[in-house]
Amino acid sequence: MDVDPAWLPPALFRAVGSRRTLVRGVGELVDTVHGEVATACQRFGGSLARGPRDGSCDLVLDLSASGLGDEDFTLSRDGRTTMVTASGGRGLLYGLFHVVRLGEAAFGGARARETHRPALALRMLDHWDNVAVHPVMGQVERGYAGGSLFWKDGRARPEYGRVRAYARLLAACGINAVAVNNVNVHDTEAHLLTDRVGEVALLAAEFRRYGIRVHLSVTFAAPTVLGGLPSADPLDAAVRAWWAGAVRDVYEVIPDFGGFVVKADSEGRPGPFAYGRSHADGANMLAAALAPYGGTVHWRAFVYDHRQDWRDRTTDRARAAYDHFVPLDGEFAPNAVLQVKHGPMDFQVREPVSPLIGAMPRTRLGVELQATQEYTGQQRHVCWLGPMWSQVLRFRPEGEAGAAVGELARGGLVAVSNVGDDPFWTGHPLAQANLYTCGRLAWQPDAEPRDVLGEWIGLTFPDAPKRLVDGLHAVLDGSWRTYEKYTAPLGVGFMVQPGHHYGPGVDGYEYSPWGTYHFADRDGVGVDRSRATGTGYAAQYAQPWAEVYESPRTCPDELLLFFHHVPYGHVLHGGSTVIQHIYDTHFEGVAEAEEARRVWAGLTGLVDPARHARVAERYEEQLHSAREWRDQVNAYFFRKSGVPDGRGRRIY
Ligand code: BDP
Repeated sequence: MDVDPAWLPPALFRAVGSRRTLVRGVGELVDTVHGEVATACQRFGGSLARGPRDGSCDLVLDLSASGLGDEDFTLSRDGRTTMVTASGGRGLLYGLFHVVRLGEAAFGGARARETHRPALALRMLDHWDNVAVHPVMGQVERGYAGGSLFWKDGRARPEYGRVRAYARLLAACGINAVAVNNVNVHDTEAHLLTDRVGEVALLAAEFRRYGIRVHLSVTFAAPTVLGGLPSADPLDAAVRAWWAGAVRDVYEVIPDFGGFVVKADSEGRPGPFAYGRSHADGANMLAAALAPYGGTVHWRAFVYDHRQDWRDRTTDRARAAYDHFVPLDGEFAPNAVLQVKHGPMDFQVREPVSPLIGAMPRTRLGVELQATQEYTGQQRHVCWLGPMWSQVLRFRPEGEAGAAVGELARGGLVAVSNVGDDPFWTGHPLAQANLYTCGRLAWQPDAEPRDVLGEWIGLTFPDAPKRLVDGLHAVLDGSWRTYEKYTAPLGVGFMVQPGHHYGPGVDGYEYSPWGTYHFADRDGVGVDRSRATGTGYAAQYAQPWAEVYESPRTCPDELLLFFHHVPYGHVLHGGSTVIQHIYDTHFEGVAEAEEARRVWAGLTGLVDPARHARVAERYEEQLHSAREWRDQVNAYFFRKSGVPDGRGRRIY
C-alpha cells in the first residue's frame, strides 16, 4: 500500500491550493514553502506568484518582517488578503502550515494581527534506531512500527523520498530536531560520527528542507573505540583534542548539525565515572567541542545502577538521577542540556514527575517523553498519551506559585520516536496521535490536550462527519486511563514481561537486579519511599509535594503504591480498599477496551478501509492482552491476599 499521508492528506490543501498566493523571500525554506503551495495549486487550480506584491493575492507569505524570532510568524487579514509574515524561513513554513490547518477559516472576514511563537526552542525526537539489526533489540530499539526509516541493511536507506515526507510531517507539527540513531551506541553506529558521517549528511539534507536539524547519539568511549586513544578521560588533553577534531569534521559536511545525545554510565554504557570524573566534566568536554559551531550536547540524566542486589534492596532506583545530578547544578556549560525522563523510573503508565525537574535552577533541563509505547501497549493497544504528558508539563514542582514543568524545560521537549517504515508510520494508525501531540505540546506545553487531539482528528480525517469525530474521541480520549486500569495498579509500575516488556509478568522483575519492585506479600503491596520509614525519595521534592507524598493520608490515590507500602485493606480517598480497587479497575479496564473495539467496529465505512482494518486487527490483540492482564493481576493479588472480590466475580 502507499504511505499513509497522516495529518497532511492532500485534501487539506484545498483552501490554499484553490487561491492566488504570493510567496516573497529567498532561501531554502522559502523554496520549500513555494514548492508546497505550487503542489497545492496544481491539484486545486490556484495560482502562485513569487516576487513583489501585486495587490490581487488571497494569501501572501512574506519573509521580511523584522523583530520576530526565526521560528515566529504573524497572521493577519485585512478582509481581502491573508498575510503571513516571518523573519526566518522556519517561521514562514510554520505560518503556511498554520494556514493549511485553518483551511477556509483563514480566508474569511478580517483578522487582527496575531503573533505565533513556540514556547520551547527545541522540539525534538530521538530515534532509537540501530543502523545494523541488533541481535536482541532488532533494528529499532523499542520500535513497534517496522524497520528504521533511515537505515537498512547496515547503511543509510537510499529512498530519501520517505525521509522527506517524514520531515514534512514533523515540521507540520512543529518538530525542529531529530536524533537519527539509538542512545545505546553499538560499534557499527559509533562510526556515524567519523568515517560514516556522509550518510548522516544525506539525511540532514532532507531534514534541512523542513527546518529540522539532525543530531547524533555518540558513545562516550569514541576516542578509544574510533580514535585509538588509550583513554576517554574528559580532562585528558588528547581526548579533548580528538573530540574537537571529530566535531570540526562533522560541521564541515553538516554545517547546521544540531549536536550530540549521550547516554553515559547507564545500563552498561561507558562514561566519565570510569575515570573518576563527574558527569559535568563529561558533558562539558563535549559542549566545549560543539560550542564554536553552535551545537548542543544533550546529556541524559537516566543514570542508575542496573545491577543492584535485589536481596539487599537498599538503593532506590527512583532516587538515582536526583542523587547524581543535583550536586552538579551550575556546573554544566550553557550549551549542555541535561535531558531528564519525565518520571524517576522509566516511562511507566503512571509515575510522579521527576523531582530533578525544578531542583536544578542553574542548569538547562530538557524533558524527555516516550512516544514509542514501550510500557504502554507497544502500539498494539490504543493509548493516547496526551493527557499524561499534559499533566507532567503542567505540574508545578514548587506548588501553585511556582513555574510549571513546561516552563522549566528550557532545554526543550524531547520524545522518543514511535515511527518506523510501516506504511502507517506508527504501526497502529491511532498512535500517530501521540506523535502529533508531542510536537504540538512542545510548541505550547499548556495547550489543552483534548484540543490537540481534536486538531489531529480534523487534519487526519478532513471533512469527517460528526459520528466519526465523536467515535475517534470516544476511543482515544480516555485510552490512557483505560490502559492504566488493566495493567499495574496505583502507580506501582512494571509487572511486565522482562526484556521485551509486553504483557503481564506479575513478578517479572521482582527478584532481579533492575530495581523495579512492588514488594507484594500476603499483607500488602507498594514501595515505601517516605522519608520517615522508607527510602527517603519523597524528600527529594520541594514543598508542598514532599509533604503531600510523605503520608498515605495525603498521597494521591493514583500514586499510592509508588510512595507507600500499604495493607490490602487500606482505604483509598476514593472510598474503596486497595484490593477492591485492583479488582474493580481490572474488570473496568477490560470492559472499556471492549467498548472501544465496539465503537471502532461501528465506524466501518467512515474510515479508509486499510486504516480501519489495521486498527480493528490491533483491537483483537489489545483485547486478548487486556484480559490476560486482568486475569493475571487479579489472580496474583487474590492469591497473595486471600481477600475475595467484594462483588463476587470469579477471579481466575
Ligand atoms: C528503557 C528501555 C531501553 C532504553 C532505556 C534508555 O527499555 O531500551 O535503552 O530506557 O532510555 O526504557 O536509555
